Amino acid sequence: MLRIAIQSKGRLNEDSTALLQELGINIDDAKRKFLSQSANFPLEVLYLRDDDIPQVVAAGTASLGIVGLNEVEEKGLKVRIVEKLGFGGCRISLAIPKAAPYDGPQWFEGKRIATSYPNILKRFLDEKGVKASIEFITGSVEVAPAAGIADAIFDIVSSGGTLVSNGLKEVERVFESEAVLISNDNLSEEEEKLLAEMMFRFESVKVSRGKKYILMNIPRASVEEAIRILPAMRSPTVLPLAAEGWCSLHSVVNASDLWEKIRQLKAIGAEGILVLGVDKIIP
Ligand code: PRT
Ligand code: ZN
Repeated sequence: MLRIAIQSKGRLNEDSTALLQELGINIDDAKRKFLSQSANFPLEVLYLRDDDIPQVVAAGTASLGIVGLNEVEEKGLKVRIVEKLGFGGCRISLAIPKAAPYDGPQWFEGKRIATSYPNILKRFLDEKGVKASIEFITGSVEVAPAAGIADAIFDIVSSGGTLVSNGLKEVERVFESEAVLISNDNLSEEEEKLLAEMMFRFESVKVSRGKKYILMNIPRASVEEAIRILPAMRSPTVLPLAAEGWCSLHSVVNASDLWEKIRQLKAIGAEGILVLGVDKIIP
């Protein structure tokens, strides 16, 4: 049995739950407790505050966890980073009052910086040889300069909207983060096997993300050209049609290229184009 710690509420909760679902691991969310068990995979889900996840995984209370890389880095505990998960993207940046002229990290010399990430900040300041006073606060770090508690902040930025609405500007992007799957350093053989099964499924989820299945009728004479337009995993599938001189062509394309590919295919005579979502691709 594996136990995974995920955020109970907050920004990572929904994507973490959705990821388990995509891996075919059903958790009955309606009956959600502190600890829920999957009905179809030997996995228990432990719902926690994100701050507690690295510690719980390092201690082995949970074998796995889904948490922001920022929390893992800040806590500095011994856990294995198994995989970057592609959601919860953000950065931790230094920001100063909008009107202040900025000329590089020396600006922070002798200043007070409010943050919930003192360790990551200290490492950055040491690297730059800057001595500043780190004011540790949790929550609403962005109001610290206006409140006179600090001269600058070191906080999570995503769109940048919070900084702007607090009269601040981002001057140093220090740490890039996203949600990661972490594991205890010392999994049992059985746990390693279950994790490998989860990662096998995750690979297929990753490969199929943003992919579309496309099928169409196309004149036989245009098949070569269509294959050039549609490089599939190995090569597109071409099936003869009952109608003389026509084929059915099936392939997988990136959703981002879809309309351009359709334009090119129509130009060489494709008809009856059907586009379907891709659920899973097993390479
Ligand atoms: O209750 P719990 O302790 O579990 O949650 P929390 O309040 O500590 O964390 P939560 O849910 O806010 O964030 C969880 C994780 O999401 C973080 O550790 C990051 O890894 C990731 N993440 C991604 C973010 C953001 N984007 C984000 N924008 N975490 C916080 N923010 C906040 C930021 O603190 C700032 O106040 O959003 C504001 C900035 O957003 P923009 O878009 O205005 O720049
Ligand atoms: Zn938190």
